[in-house]
Amino acid sequence: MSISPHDERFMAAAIRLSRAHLGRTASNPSVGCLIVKDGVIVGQAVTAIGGRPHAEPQALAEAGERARGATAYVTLEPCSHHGKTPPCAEALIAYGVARVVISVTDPDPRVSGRGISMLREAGIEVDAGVLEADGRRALAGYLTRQTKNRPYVTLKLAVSADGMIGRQGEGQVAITGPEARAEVQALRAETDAILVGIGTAISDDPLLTVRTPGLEAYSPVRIVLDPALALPLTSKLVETAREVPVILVASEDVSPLGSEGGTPPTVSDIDSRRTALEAAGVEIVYCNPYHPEVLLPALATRGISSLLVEGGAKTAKLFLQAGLVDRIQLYQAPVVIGEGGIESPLDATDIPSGFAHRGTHMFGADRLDEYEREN
Ligand code: AOF
Ligand code: ZN
Repeated sequence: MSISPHDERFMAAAIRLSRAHLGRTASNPSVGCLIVKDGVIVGQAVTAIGGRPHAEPQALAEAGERARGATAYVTLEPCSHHGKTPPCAEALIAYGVARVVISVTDPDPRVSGRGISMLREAGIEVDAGVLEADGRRALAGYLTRQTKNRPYVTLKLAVSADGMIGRQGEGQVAITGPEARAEVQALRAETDAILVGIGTAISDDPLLTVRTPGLEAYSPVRIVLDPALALPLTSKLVETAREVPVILVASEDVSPLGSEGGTPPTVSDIDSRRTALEAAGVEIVYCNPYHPEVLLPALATRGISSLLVEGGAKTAKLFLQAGLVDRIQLYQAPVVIGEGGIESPLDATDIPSGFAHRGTHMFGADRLDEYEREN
């Protein structure tokens, strides 16, 4: 059988469903599965929160007997390995599914093609690659960690009409309106970790959590590039470190603070700050904060598949210059900052080469343009 428009419609629905648990399945991908019998959905599921059970056994259980002779639509190749749960390919076979339509094949070396061959060997018809570009987008975090050993990186910038991202020495300045801010909260909820530089952490004193009612439990891990452990103990990040994890990325040699702050701290200053931060529940990771190419694999090893870089200008530049941004979300607001503005490292006219424009959305008076790295 060849791919029909029905197949694409059901796969689009499976991909939409898979997005429901993005950022909530730990290091497992959030997969969507529909069981369709005679054109009717008889079972549907997404990988459970925490990562298990996988999508297929849940959808099959809902379909029950109706799964016999049905078509299963799965956003990722069904697993073939005995991991923490039995192979999903075996479950599809056991329930008597006649056809399996897959969007993306699984790069996990334990699966990688074996899921498809198990199904075919059992006489099941398999079609793979359906709506693959959309499927890959929904699985971007998982695929990037599996194939590049680093998280998928989104850079989010909110820029004023005069090209500024804030005002010097003023802390948080409202640039976008409430609709755009709600959208950013949703983005945080589907992302594993969020990262800012120490400059932003000090001047804005941000919380970086998800406050949308119902999604509070899905705040990302908060990471600050803080070479010299300068994050104040009285900051909101430190004060909430027991509720939502905070990781400080400090230089391996914890270099003294620059000369601007007066006398550089002594080793014992640093030691006492380290002790106090750790006592407040902050985790300190020693890794060169200026080399994202070293930091990102370290984050991937901890199971972090997606990272949102939220500022400031220096941190954005650091990731852009390292070529380690996969997606740019550029919000442009009608607000004018004027005198003392901090210039945006990027605007719609100088998006680096290699990025394709993926779409424009309006949130109130603010315009979001999304760019995605091509490959
Ligand atoms: C599926 N359906 O819904 C998901 C899959 O640690 P385990 O045993 O849970 O296995 C993790 C691997 O399972 C993961 O790397 C990926 O290959 C697959 N995830 N597979 O059939 C699902 N979430
Ligand atoms: Zn599975």
